[in-house]
Amino acid sequence: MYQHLPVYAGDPILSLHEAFMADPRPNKVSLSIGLYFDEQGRLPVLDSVRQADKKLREQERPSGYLPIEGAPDYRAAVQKLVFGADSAAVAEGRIATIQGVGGSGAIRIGADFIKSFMPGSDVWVSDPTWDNHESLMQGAGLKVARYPYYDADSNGLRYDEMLAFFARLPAGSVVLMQPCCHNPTGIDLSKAQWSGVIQVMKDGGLVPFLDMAYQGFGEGIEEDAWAVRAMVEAGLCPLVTNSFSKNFSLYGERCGGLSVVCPSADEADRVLGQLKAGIRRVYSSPPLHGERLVAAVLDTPALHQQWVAEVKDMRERIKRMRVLLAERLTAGLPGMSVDFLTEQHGMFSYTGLTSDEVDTLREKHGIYLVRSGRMCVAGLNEGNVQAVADALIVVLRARS
Ligand code: KET
Repeated sequence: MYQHLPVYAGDPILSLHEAFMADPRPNKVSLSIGLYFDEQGRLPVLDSVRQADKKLREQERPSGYLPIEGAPDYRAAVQKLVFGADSAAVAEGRIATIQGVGGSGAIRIGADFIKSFMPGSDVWVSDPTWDNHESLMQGAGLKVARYPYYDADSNGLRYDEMLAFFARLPAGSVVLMQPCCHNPTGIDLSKAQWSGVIQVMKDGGLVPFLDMAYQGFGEGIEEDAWAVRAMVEAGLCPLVTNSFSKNFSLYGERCGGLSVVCPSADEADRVLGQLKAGIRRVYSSPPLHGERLVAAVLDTPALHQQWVAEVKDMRERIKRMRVLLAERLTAGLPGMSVDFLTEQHGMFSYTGLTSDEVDTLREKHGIYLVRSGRMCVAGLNEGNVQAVADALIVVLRARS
């Protein structure tokens, strides 16, 4: 009956994680999937989340269905976090926000919405981008293509080319960008560069789709949302997805959001209604427990403050690991510039390693990176960084 089905080649990120989990070598190191590990190499349970969880379990609240669009307090908390506590657009009721099943589910609902209500709009993603961006958009029946972003020669941004490219796109084109901690390159735009993008988008009638999966892992929770807020203040109407997988360490709870900024409150009501219709026919309503945890933390001032501090600790540990790895590499490879490691932002670094070199690291040294050369630096710790540096030095020396 299913003989004609092609064999699934596997996902470039999730399959590697499965292989890592099955690898019996005790000294294996996971630098592939975007998971934040603590100094002991464990997925952290944040203290703010632990306290919220304890309180919730004591309350023994029943598990009824949530509304299609998600819990009202959670949706309000998403708006505040993404758009800022003093956002005029939030106060004016111009933003339609739904709870997402993770950031991924939110992107898919956004993609379905574009397919239904923005006929003829193609989606443009950065070259390169998170692999699943393309799949999620294509899964909704949208046409996806890439705009220039990463410059391998300078390990930097092809900013002028990107801007010129945007200027040529037809009005109504959807441009997917990441406001902070670009996955997979770690290369973000400066504020001045974002301002240039905003101007071109306004002039050309482009629609920004901002996917923010790492808020707080770049420069700070408020700082990382700067581009989102600048776009809204400039009068653009972005679709914005966010995820709590990483900054709450709640990967499996599947907590995210989709917010569609609209010109008016009336349009936001219409959009929310159609998002609800879209959700009802896919998964009907979102899951409950993770959403309660996030809302409890964000809405309880003491827990919120504690969470901000915990995100800061994670961010600073990632930065320390970047510095440590750069130091160890420079010691073993004098003359080779690894400045890019400390210049990039967030969990990921694009190392420039070839897929063959990545295969060698995995097969010979038990060190897992994505085959594109993407390294999740949040998997490094004081205990494994020297081993990772040593293996990288061996692989890089073999080049010449
Ligand atoms: N957007 C981006 C840019 C992103 O990197 C991820 C996850 C998501 C959305 C999805 O988040 P979630 O809330 O888990 O649905 N990225 C990591 C995990 C994955 O591939 O699923 C990764 O790149 O390793």
